[in-house]
Amino acid sequence: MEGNVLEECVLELFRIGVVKFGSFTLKSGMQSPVYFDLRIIISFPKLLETVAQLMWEKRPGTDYQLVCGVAYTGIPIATVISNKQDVPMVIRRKETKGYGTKKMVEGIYEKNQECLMIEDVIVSGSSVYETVETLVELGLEVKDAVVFLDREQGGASNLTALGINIIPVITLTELMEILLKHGRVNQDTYNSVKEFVASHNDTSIVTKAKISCKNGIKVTDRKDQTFESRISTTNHPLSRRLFKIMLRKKTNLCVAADVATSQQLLSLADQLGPHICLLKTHVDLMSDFTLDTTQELKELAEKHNFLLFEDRKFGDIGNTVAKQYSGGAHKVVEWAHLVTAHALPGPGVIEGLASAAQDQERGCVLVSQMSSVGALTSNEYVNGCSRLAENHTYFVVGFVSQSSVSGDSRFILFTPGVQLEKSVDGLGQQYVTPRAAVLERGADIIIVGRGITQASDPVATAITYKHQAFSAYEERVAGGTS
Ligand code: 5BU
Repeated sequence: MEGNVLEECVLELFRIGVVKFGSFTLKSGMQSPVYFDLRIIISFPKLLETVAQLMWEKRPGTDYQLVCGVAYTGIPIATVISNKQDVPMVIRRKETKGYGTKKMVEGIYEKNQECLMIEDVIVSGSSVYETVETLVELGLEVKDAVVFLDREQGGASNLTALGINIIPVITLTELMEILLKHGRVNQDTYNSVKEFVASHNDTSIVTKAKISCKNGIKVTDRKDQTFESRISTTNHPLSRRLFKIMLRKKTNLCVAADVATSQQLLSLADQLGPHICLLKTHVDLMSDFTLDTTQELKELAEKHNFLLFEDRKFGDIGNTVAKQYSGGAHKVVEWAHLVTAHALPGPGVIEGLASAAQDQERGCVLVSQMSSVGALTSNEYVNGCSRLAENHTYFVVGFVSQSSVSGDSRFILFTPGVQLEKSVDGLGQQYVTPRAAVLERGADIIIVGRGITQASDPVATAITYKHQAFSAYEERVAGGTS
């Protein structure tokens, strides 16, 4: 009986346009060939009632004192359940109100009441988790969550690992089987969704307590792990080298040596070498930069134990960046351990650079966010960068960012726009302090240019930055940010 009701419900949902096929960007930035938009169900009250009933029948417990729908689509479903089953409801706001009682949760509740969560669709499970986190903080008991559709992308196992029992009415595979059986989709569409599910099932959740959960396994967030422990989790040899340099020299300072002549560059590299883990260059700012300069630079990098980082921001198709990287006047691949790249072109830019690097120990840092006013790096772009990096860990070392764009401890976060005082320059550059970069923005390495290069005593100033940034890192891993 229930089987038929479910099949009819799925066919009806398909008829009204809840299930869509094509190319869709999910909240996480992931591209999906199928999209399930249950929001429109509020325009079909009878169908909404059926969905609510099917979900209620799946509840594993018997005495819930509350139901809570996850915003937004979970809310109308929970409302119908609350009304039909006579179980009071609560709502968790997405944002705290800036006025009135500033409550996060609306409705009347008491500590220790058991609450059933209601959600329409889960991908990673993060929306369910965020809601549960708030309710649990207020003293409610939340163990069970009924979802209408489990997209089978890791959400159920992530939530299970975090102690939430997740019960779907239907999985994406089961839904596709019903649509195929009734001729609503063809075999090709069915296959493409199946392939998508099989290759996109490793989503993750990061909790407020900074525990992240990936593939159903709990892992500690990048920011809370020591460089020492990250040596063994990263699989890039340059990341391992960088962690070791930072620990040995007690510095997470990268100097941006934006100077006009080779002589100035080499002199800065020699003076500041003992205090830095990386030297970042824009060699196209120099008129006299030759391959002889690179030879001397490499020797200084050896002498003082730092790596070389050319901030070229490669951003073209794979074939072009491969030639720009290995050829031209600067032959960047021959001397720079790391380079920056824009993620705009997609995977080709990384694959192009990696092909030019051949078997030399080289890596790239993706520009995920920029420090300048009005940067166009949207959340979608940032998430896209993270996925590109995850799929290319053999070459991507980390991100240039202004916030903690990744909790993945394999990646190193580099933050430019750092000076001793919060300020701006005349051309849109925005500065935060070394402490704020490391503790608030999640930087592993701070990048400092003019704050050091234009100081009256660059060496003494570099030492100040080094101490501030490294002690902020030590404070962070000791638990100072929570
Ligand atoms: P500054 O002198 O500390 O403002 O220099 C910052 C350096 O970092 C400079 O070389 C920039 O090109 C570079 N940079 C940046 O400032 N902001 C960004 O978002 C990126 C790079 Br990506």
